[in-house]
Order: sequence, then C-alpha cells, then structure tokens
Amino acid sequence: TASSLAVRPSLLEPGDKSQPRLNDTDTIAKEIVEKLTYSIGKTTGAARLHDWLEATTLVVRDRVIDNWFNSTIETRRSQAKRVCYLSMEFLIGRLLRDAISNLGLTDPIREALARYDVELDLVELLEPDAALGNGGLGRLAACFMESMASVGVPGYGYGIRYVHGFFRQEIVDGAQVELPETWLKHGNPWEFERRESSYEIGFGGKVTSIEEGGRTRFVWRPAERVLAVAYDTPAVGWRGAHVNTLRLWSAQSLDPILLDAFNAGDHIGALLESNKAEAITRVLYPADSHQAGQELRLRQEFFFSSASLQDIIRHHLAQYDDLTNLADKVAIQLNDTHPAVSVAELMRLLVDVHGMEWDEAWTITRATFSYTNHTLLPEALETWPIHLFERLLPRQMQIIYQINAGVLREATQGQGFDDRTISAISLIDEGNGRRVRMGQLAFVGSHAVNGVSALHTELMKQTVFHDLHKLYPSRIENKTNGVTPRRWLHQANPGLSKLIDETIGPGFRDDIDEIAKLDRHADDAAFQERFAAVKREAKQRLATLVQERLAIGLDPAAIFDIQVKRIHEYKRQLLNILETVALYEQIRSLPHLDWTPRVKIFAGKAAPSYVQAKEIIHLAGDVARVVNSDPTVRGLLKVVFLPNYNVSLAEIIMPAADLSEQISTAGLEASGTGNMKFALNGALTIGTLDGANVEMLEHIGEDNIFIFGLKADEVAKMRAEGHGGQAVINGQPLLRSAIDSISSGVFSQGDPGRYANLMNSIRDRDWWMIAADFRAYWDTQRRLDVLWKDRAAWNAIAARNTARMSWFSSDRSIREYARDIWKAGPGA
Ligand code: B1H
Repeated sequence: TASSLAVRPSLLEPGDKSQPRLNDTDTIAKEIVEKLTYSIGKTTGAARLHDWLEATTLVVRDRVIDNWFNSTIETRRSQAKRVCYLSMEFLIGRLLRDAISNLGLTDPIREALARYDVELDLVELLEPDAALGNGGLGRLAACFMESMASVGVPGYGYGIRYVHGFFRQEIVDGAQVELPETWLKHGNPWEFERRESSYEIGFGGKVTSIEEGGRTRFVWRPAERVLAVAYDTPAVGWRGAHVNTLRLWSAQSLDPILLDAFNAGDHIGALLESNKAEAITRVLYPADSHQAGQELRLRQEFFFSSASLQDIIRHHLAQYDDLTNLADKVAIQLNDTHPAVSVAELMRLLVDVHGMEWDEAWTITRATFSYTNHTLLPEALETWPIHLFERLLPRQMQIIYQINAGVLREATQGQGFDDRTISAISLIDEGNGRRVRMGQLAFVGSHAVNGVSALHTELMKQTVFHDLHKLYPSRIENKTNGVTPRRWLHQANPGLSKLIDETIGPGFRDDIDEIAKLDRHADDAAFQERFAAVKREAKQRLATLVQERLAIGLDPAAIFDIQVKRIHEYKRQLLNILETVALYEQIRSLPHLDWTPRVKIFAGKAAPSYVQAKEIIHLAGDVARVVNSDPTVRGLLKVVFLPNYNVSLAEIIMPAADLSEQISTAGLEASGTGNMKFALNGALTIGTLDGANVEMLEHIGEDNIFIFGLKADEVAKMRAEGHGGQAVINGQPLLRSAIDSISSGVFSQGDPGRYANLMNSIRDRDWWMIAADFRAYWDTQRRLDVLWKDRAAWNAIAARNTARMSWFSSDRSIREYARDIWKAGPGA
C-alpha cells in the first residue's frame, strides 16, 4: 500500500555522494520541526495550522526536488523528445495531497504530524486551490500533466501565472456574485521564480524589410515590450518516478518605474507602463465555451505563446545547436486555439530571427505542432478582427497571409476546390468584417488535429473542419479524454481504494486496468455491502459539508443525484430543474405513493456576462428554498445549490454521488470529464448519447448506464426543421405544469416575471431540446427510482461502473497521444 512505497534514491549530479532521504516517521517528524524552526521561525508550541502546512510542504517539496532533478538530468542525458503542452489554463487545484500520495508519504506524514496533535487532513484543507482554469479544458490539462509524469513522458506544461484565478462565487439573495480570487496571498511554496528565464515580448510597432544576400529579411520593431518571467512548479508522477515541469509566465514591465516622469511630479503616470504590462497576467478570463473577444485576451494569448516558443528554442539550441531537428526533439500540443498564434510566431522566430528558409520552416512548424479541438459551439470558435490583429501583431499578420496563400494554392491547384470550399478553408473570414480564424490557423499549422471523444471527432469532420478535412483527409484523429485515477480515485476516495486493495490486491494502483478484476465481485452480496458502506460514508461527509455551509440537512439514505459543471444552456441544468419541479408537484399531489427519496445537488459557475446561466442558478436556488421548506415533501425531496464549485469541492462530491447527471443536448458536449470521475467512483450515469458518454456506454454496458433522449443527428434535423417547444409542452401535463408554476411566480414570490425569458425560450425555440427530451428524461428517472429500491441490483451496477472505467484513465489518453501524435515517451 501507499506507505510501503519508497521514494527513489536521489542521483543528483553524477558523483554526488548525498544519501537518499529517509521516509520513516521519525525522520519526517524531525524534518518538519526543523523547517518550522529555521524556515518559518516558529516553535512547535506557537505554530498555527498554517505554519504546519508550510513546514510540511517544504519537507515534501525537498523530496519532490530530488526527483525533479533526476528527471531533468535524465531527459537531457538521453536526448529524449520533449512534449510541450501549451494551455491557457491549468486547473491543478491543491498540490500537497497529490505530492504526498504520489510519493507514498501519506502514512509517515500523518503520523509525524499526529505526534504534535496536528491532523494532516486539516492541514491539507488550508492550501489554496490553484484555480488557473475555467472547467473541463483546464482540468484536462492538469490531469494530463499528472499522467505525463506517471507514464514517463518528458512533459513541459506552458501557461500563464494568473494573479487572480477563476473568481470565487457567492450566492447573494439567490444571485451569483463574483469575487476576486487571491490564491497567491500567502505566497506559493510550490513555485520557483526563474529570473534567468525571461524573454521580451513585443506588441504593435512596424515591420521593415531589408535586402540581404538576395533574400528579403523582415524585421519587426515592436512599439511596446514586456518581460515574461518564468515560474516553475513540479508535476509529480505516480510513485514519484518522474517529475515534470509546469512553467507559468508572469508579465513584468522592462522599466518598473519611469523615473523621469516620477521626478517631474507625475506619480501616477510613472507607473502606468508597469501597470499595463502586469495587467497581461493579472486575471483569468472566466469565459468557458465562449470567446472572450477583448484586446487584453489576444495579448495574453500571444504573450504566453511567444514566451514559450522562445524558451523552447533557447533550450533546444543550448542542447543541439541546430534548429533543423526541432521536430525530432520537441512536440508542441496546442490546447485549443488559445495558443494558435504560436503557428505564426514560430514561423517568425525561425525565418526572421534564425534565418531559416520559409519552406523548411513551414515543414518544421507543421511537424512540431499538433492541435486539440474542444468545442464545436460557434460562439466559442476564436476569430480576431484583422484590424486588431495587425495593429497588435503586424508581422504575425503578414505571416498568416503568407501561410494562407500557400494553403489556398494547394486547394485550388492541387484539388480544384470551388469558391465556397475555398472561402470555408481560408484563414481569413471575409464575411464578418474580415477576421482571422484561429481554428483554421491551428489546423493548417499542425500535422495532427484531434477531437476529445469519438462522437466529437466525427462531428468535427462533418461540421467545423468539413472542408479542411477534405484537403487534409488524414489529419484529424480521435483522442478520447481521460482523468487521473490518482487524484480522482486514490486521493479523493481513499475508502474505495482501500476496499479495492482488499478485494483484488493493490496492483490496480500501478495498472488501473487491473480494476476490471472487481467485476467478478459485483454480484457478491458481502462485497456489495462493503461497497455501499464506502459510498454511504462519502455521502455522510458531503451531508456534513452541506449542513455546515448551507444549514440544510441531507439524509444519506436518499439518492444523491448530482449535476456539477459550468452552468451552460447546452449542459441543460434547466432540464434537471424542470424535472425536479415536476417531481415536487407529483409528490405533493400523490403523497401516498411510494416515492424514492432524492437529493438533487447542483454546483457550478456561470460566466459573469451570461444572463441565462445566471438565471438558471437563481432558479435552482429559488426551487431549493421552496422545496426544502415544504413539509409535504419532507424526507422525500431536497434541493441544494452548493456555491463556489472548484477542484477541492469536486474531490468531496465525486465519491458521494449515486447518480451522475450528464444530460447535455446531444452533439454539444465535446467529451465531458466529470462523467468519468463520477462513474469511476461508482455513480450510475443518467445521460444523453453525447461526448464520451457514448464510449462509456460501450465500456460499461447498456444495462449499467441510463441513456435517454435525442441523438446528435436527430437534434440537428429537428433544429433544421424549425422545432419549437409549445406543441410538445401542450402534450405533456407534467412539463406544462412545471413551466406554468415557474412562470407564475410559485418559486419567485413577489417577482413573477423573473423567469419569463427562460421559460419562453423553451416554449418558443426550444433550441436546447429541453421540451423535446423531457419525457424521456422523466421516464428514465422513474426507472432509477424503482431500481434504487433493489439495493443489491443498484450496488452491483455501481460496482460494475467502477470496474469498467479504467479505459478512461488519462494515462491511456496520454499513451495514445505519445504513440500516435508526439512520437515521444517510453518506447518512442
Ligand atoms: C471545453 C472549452 C473552452 N471546450 C473557450 N471548450 C474557453 C472554450 O476561455 N475560453 O475562451 C475556455 C474553455 N472548454 C471543454 O473541454 C468541453 O466543453 C468539455 O466537453 C471537454 O470535456 C473539455 C476537455 O476536453
């Protein structure tokens, strides 16, 4: 088990005689007290919990660093290919428990702290949750960092060190209020500033050309320059075998203060430039599945792209002194289009700065980059107005035109495509006031383009990239998402991990596929009971949290029916709320029936400017208030909206779910990853045939997952035929009554108009197929009510979910990327 895992002996530099660190409780206790004394300046008697957190972190960090050096040295020595994962978001959450658990230090640290009456669990809770991301896309990047380290891929995450991560959500009078998040307030022991790794990033200015040896050379003279400074955080793999680096960039001005201006009495003006520079990495845009179109966002994208590429090139030149082999030694993955400007910037660096010929640079660029698409939603596809792009990045704009000319030449001369196809392929959208299409840029600049589930990848070929797919028919491939079982099973659910240990042995911790051995036990009554007991304990923990935070009492004997994710119309929290209202009304009118007790739990943040999403949050809270105070449904129905959903809250919620809601309008959720975390922890899924649900059905089997509703092609067809909601509503009394109640103010006393827009949108267009899917959803929920009463049957299905989810480990995803796209990692 975890405590018997030893950290690898430290190698450090060849010839280093330092002894490997000991990990017994005595040694750890001694080191923690030493840190407390000499690094923090506290006695054990005076130390507060925060001090213990810091001291413990430093002790763990020392061990991480030993392994970090080993990994870095080994990658360099073996000249292994490096994988650079460029992402605007890394939603890594807390790091201490992750590091402790992956290093196998849980028991000695727990015991060492206990000697001073300090509880490790309480210490861990004090660490701020690093929320450098919005949702699934950012969390995927975090799972991938952990899996790259666990699988042994030399990975470098590149992103932005936002001072303010994802906003903190409070609910005030039912409405979402956004508050600034300040994760760096008490410093961050996990990061190391690398002042020696700083790069100048330019914006604006002019491009000139000079003739040089029969060749035109372009020189960009930016009007503004800011400094990108690196901050490195170690990413520890399972058993500490490999430690990778997450390098986040922070913006600084080259001149901290304009002294002339200051001395002339202009004290504010003297700081303007430095404020403007630092603004670039100040805040994370809270836009999920929606393009944030402001100039500052484009600055962020170019800033971290350029800094990362300059770093990659410097590193590569230092080792190989040659750029022609760049693609053999580096793979760069573009996590969505947010770093897509990298394609133009790498061309600029190779051609303008390093003097390479255009054609050779283009071959290398395409061989180096690959691109992951995460959404088909039109409103999320990034495009930038040409005038903004060329004002901010004049040379990159020229390069994009030149790339475009080459691609369009291929399409017309090589393929004889017609005008419509050509304008669909073009990197420039001529229709909407001329814009640069970042998806097209990322696509043509990459040798591989992937979707994140089988269905999503198919739809990519049919929709957004239909025409580019015709031009480059072998470029698109699928890489279904995954989640790391270390964080989402071992750490989040130690009770379940222990039960699995005791049932099939600990081998599943090293090879998650072994978890399939649980399948044989799923029908065993004694095992089912232990499985149910673990679930019950997790539900009790969540119930305690809900009691503390919201003063709502939950009965762990009820079905915990949970939908947690960003609030978005396509994710259809509204469908869930309408079913809740319909159920509430049914229980009230037929109280003598044998209802199955349910707790409906919601959590998630809305983008601050997304009106409908905010109304949905308000409605969930309004419904909760009315339902929870109605004595006629007491013990049968409770509704909870938990504020401030984040990674740490997810770690408590995932193990506590009986039922996982994955009910997006089919064709709109690219993959989903919460669906995987829930099922791995033994929740049953009620869901549509969307995203990775489709593949979960294949792995878990149709008897063990609860699929309902329209399929993607049916949704597309109905939309094309101008489907509206009213006719459907008229034929469904339960739905009609729920909508009428909400519209008439039953849940918003004194403000009956509050949900008029939300309800009318279902009656009129029903764009998200809420009315269309209501009946199928309701029926499936009632089937689950019946199933719940057969405890053995439910528990068997729950256990089979856990047993059959191993394919959704991000280790599998990473091995596929490494083998098919990066040609890197063990065995490459
Ligand atoms: C996903 C985003 C996203 N898809 C734009 N797209 C953003 C788009 O700040 N922005 O501008 C931020 C995020 N995020 C999610 O990615 C999908 O909706 C999920 O289905 C998927 O599981 C996840 C990871 O692939």
